[in-house]
Amino acid sequence: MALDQETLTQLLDTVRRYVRERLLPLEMQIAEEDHIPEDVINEMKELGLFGLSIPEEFGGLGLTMSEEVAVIQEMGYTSPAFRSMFGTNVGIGSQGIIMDGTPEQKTKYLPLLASGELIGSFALTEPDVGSDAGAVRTSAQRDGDDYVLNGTKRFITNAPRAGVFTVMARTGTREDGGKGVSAFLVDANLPGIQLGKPDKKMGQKGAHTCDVIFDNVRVPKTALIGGIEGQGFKTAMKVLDRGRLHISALSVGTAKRLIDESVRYSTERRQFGTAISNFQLLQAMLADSQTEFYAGKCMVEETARRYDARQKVSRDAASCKLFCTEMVGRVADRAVQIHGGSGYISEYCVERFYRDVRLFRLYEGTSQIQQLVIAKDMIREA
Ligand code: COS
Repeated sequence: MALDQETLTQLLDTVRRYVRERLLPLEMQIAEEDHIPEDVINEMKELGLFGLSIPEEFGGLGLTMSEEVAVIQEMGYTSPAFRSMFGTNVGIGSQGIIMDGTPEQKTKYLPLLASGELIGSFALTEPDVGSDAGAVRTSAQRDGDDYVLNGTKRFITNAPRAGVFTVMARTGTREDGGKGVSAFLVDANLPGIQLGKPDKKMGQKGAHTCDVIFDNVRVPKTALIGGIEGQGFKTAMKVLDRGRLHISALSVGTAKRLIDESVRYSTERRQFGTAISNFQLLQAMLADSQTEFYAGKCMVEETARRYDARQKVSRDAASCKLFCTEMVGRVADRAVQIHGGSGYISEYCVERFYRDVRLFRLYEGTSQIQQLVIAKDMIREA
């Protein structure tokens, strides 16, 4: 349900202040220690961030997509690890249940996900299955009233803290492709689940991913999302449509931070007897970044509005993801350039963001997958 304007303004003000006054000063520490302190996680729980998108009846804030992208733009202003901590509960780790879960599944998991008591992870990618999401090999074999899961999932965000995984596993044959994939809610403490070592990543320190190995993991048939086999691929695609919009909003928020850092540095840094912001070649970089940021912001807000109006937005969400994640890559590159040699030094945050934003073009579908989604939809329509 949409918030009234005053409540929304209050929420956005609170998040903005929290991000800028509490989280920004912690960025360097998080990057060095690769760890978000528990008190920060508890504060984020109290702010309701874990339940942004979860309906109010299950204890969440029940934000619309337009409201969610507004909050996530604010969160994008700081290190992505903070957003990542609650991001799976808001998006890919809860949306399968919200969209396609049975009433019992919703009642069992959503309140715990909304409060942050339980962390939800989304387990689609595998060692040999990335972009071709319909080809998952992890198997779920029916055995009486249970399913038995076997396989390995890779790069699973928040897996080390997860309490429940949304696992895409094959109930049909390989030839069935996406139609043979089903989605399961798998409690992380079940026997047979093993976590791999935390992945050593290029950036996004403080956000953790690892392999999740399922070795004869027995789940009851009530773990099947919606109770229907063969729907998992479509569930994943719907979850990702929404997730792509969320990541686009995050990219827009980070672009804003990089632009602000660029303006600040260029007005303070002096060369040839004047602030470097007085040079037109530098102004061109600022203007290009600002223009692209603004284009991305408009795309995200318009697509979120159409999502809330229940229009089909797969193509536009993919366009947002393609444009905004590539855009923030260019903005980060210019930010480093504007900072000159200092931009290559980790004391300046642009160096860190340059590495952090690289992931945005990869996860929840690479830029090339977004191009495929857009073009396929155009051709289908024609
Ligand atoms: N919403 C609802 N249904 C969708 C959908 C969507 N966004 N996208 C596809 N579907 C449905 C199609 O309608 C089709 O249904 P029917 O068989 O009933 O006609 C079915 O799913 C198969 O669709 P399609 O033929 O387009 O699937 P493809 O196997 O060709 O692959 C891509 C589609 C490549 C787009 C998909 O595999 C994908 O998004 N891959 C990237 C995965 C990803 O993002 N991974 C990142 C890691 S997860 S964090």
